Amino acid sequence: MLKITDARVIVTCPGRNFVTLKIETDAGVSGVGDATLNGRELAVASYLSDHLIPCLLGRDAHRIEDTWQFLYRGAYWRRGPVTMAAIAAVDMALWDIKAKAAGLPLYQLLGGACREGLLVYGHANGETTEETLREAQRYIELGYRAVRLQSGVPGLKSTYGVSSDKDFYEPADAALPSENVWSTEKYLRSTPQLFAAAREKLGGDIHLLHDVHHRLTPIEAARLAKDLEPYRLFWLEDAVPAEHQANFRQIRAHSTTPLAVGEVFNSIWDCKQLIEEQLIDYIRASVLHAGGITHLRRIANLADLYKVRTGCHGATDLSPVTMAAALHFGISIPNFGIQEYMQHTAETLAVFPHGYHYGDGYLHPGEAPGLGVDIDEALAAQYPYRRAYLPINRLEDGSMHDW
Ligand code: EZ4
Ligand code: CO
Repeated sequence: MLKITDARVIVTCPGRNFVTLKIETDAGVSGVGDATLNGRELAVASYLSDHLIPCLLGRDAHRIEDTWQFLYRGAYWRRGPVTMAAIAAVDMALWDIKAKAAGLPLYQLLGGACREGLLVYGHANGETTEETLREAQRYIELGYRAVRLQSGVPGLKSTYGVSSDKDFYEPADAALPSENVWSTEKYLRSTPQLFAAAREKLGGDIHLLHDVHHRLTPIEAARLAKDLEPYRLFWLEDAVPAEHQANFRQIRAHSTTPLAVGEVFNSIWDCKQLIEEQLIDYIRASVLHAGGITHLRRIANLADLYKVRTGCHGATDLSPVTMAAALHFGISIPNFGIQEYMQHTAETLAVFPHGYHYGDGYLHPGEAPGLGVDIDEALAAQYPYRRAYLPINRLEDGSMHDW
């Protein structure tokens, strides 16, 4: 028995907001979990402080599965991003504690390494094709074997996914939601041209990825996937809003471009049909937003049966705690695909001392016991919470459009 004696929520904003759970035990071993939900941070902080932490005190930290079942199955209101991020934070912290108590890096408890490192992709973005491809070349020079390309759409003032600061792309950019204007017609015209130019300039070896951010209808997505076929993408991400899983049948019926979806999914129920019907190739659910390692493991196991691989969300709004958890998880499963890797700011990395490291296109979780990441609470306290929202999206006539 390793008794939970204390648990607290730490909210900090070293460049962007992060919510972190720290759990302490009577053996002096502590663990950390990430509970950050972009633009809704304080809702998860409250869910943890007001509702989960009182139930955790006195429990056995070793009973990870039972705690997960208690928090999920034992609750009348299930699922949803707030609930599942909070459960994930508890789950990550308990896995961290268990591995530290065993004196092993977490991946050893998950079955040991299946590979030497985790293939990652970086984010190249620019206002123009030329700028985007220059950025891509910068990543290739750093050893990246996979790059996501996002480019400004000619005729539109601003495009989500294209940042002014090339290194530290932060999409939650204002204290009230800012507005982007979207045109599907313009986007569908320019995107295949971007990838034609990319293959011409970057050659055939580099893996190229693209994120649609849920902006198309099924038939529009099918057309884009078909138009992109000659450029052999690694994946086309979030082509349509995925509430309606059967929508992917239409895209699939028209194209062999590999499909990825799921960074906003919170549970296996969000992707069950997508996986069982083999409508996708990569599942992007994250340790943080899909209920922790305990639940993501179930999703990955189901996916493995259907030859679907993982491609975990790894944007800057997931803290280094989630990155560490994703790396221990990814190195230990047979159907790992790729890991998204966006750079955190130096301030963020200082608040979260971590052992994972990048080399030659791959990330490595490191050999420190547990997750190998901690939070410097004194430093975190120097960066108070700042309300920040993701932008919204309107069509040229002013009507609201999908994320
Ligand atoms: O828009 O993480 O693939 N990455 C992405 C990200 C998401 C943000 C939202 O919180 O789509 O940029
Ligand atoms: Co995405």
